[in-house]
Amino acid sequence: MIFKNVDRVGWDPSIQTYLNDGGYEQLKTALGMDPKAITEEVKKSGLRGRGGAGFPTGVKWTFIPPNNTKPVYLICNADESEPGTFKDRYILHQDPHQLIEGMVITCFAVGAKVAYIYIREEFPEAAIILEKAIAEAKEKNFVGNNVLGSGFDVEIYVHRGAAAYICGEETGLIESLEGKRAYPRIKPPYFPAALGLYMCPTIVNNVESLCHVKHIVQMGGDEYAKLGVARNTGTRILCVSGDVKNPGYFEVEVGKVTMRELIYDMCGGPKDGREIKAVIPGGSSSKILRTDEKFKLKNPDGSDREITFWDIPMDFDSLAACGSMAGSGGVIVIDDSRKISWVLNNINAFYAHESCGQCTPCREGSTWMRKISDRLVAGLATPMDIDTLESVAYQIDGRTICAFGEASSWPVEAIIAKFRDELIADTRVENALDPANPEAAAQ
Ligand code: L3W
Ligand code: SF4
Repeated sequence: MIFKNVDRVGWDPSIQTYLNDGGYEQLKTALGMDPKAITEEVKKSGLRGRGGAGFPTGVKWTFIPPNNTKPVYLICNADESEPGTFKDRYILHQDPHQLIEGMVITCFAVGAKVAYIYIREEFPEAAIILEKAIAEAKEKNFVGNNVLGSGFDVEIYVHRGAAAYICGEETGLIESLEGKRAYPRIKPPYFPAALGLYMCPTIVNNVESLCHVKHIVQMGGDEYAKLGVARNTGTRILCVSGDVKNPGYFEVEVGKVTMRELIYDMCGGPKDGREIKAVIPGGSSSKILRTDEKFKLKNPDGSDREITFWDIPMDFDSLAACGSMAGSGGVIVIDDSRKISWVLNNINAFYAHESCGQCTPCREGSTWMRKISDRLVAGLATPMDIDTLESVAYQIDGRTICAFGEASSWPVEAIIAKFRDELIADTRVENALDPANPEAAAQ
């Protein structure tokens, strides 16, 4: 559905190709509907945000205050930066009009006359493709004044980021769009839907989420909700990277595919002679799962059932029940050739580099965590370092302005809880007494 045109033979991102394929028909349908009815269909569809948190999209739209008199803005979050996630870029590169159609319908539904696509700096080509697509859509009057004679006006602008992960956090993004440093805002109490860009109601949705809107208009919310499983409807793109034979992107019905089917049937299983030992299921921010773990899931009648790692259905609720999250769909596979201390250090290096520095636990803590895991991979850590690392992670968790704090501490907490022995094996007691290692000796 969403990736129908990605890698399609004979397909190009031009508006003519899109129109030849029935493009912008759903916009025409939507413009004939009551805007509130569109939101109702999106609510009925059960669509949950594809950017990481899985928040119900239609419900978010209803958070615009009913007595609002200020302008409403739509922001498409195209700052795809979560390590392991590489889905939105294909939509931007290959099917920009699917996104634009979804955005114009969304603007009409929520009453926004101005929309922004905030795109990460590292997607320069996609920004050019989008600018061209918007110009084409304007020429055909799908964007601009009096869209298709409906009396509805809408403009879409592309805004390029400057290579900072935190601009993908919706309030950091809004600050950046306002021309300021991307310091996330404290929420609650004020979420962007009530007070966002220029303190006006602002809906921030991910690229993939906005594309779904057009299909919901086409199918109707009830029909869309038949895809996937209860509370986890529709399709989503899973991006699989790491130690499998055929990594790549796969559009699946949410919850209809298990970890085994994804990794073995779709990705060809582990590389020859290797065994998969762990999977990070929802981007680097999600908690690692061991392949020998067992979990308890709830049956529809409320009873419990025990499942193995391989039986986990790839949906929001099941992965949350297994102590992790579906996140942005980035599935990172780790086999027995990898040292878990290396995985840990790689993640720590990313978060230490990307912390915006606004709050102390995150700014200092992410750097401390990286310093400790740097020592670990250099063979200079002591067993006590693992305890210190764990303690630092728990002191970040829940004590920061934005979810980045948890995103940096959850992977550390989970890796230590599940691979403590392997980490300890990479440490040395004698490091604490080594005069060439004064930092460890000081401990
Ligand atoms: C109004 C309320 N609005 C919630 C809205 C809120 C936001 C959405 C979800 O983090 C996660 C994070 C990353 N009134 C509301 C309300 N909202 N309650 O609902 O909000 P929230 O706070 O649950 O999540 P968040 O802070 O947006 C997102 C994780 O995603 N992540 C990041 C991925 C990166 C990418 C990417 O590269 N594409 O998305 C990956 O796992 O760690 O946990 O709109 O305003 N009462
Ligand atoms: Fe910045 Fe980290 Fe604080 Fe978020 S948690 S505001 S990224 S310092």
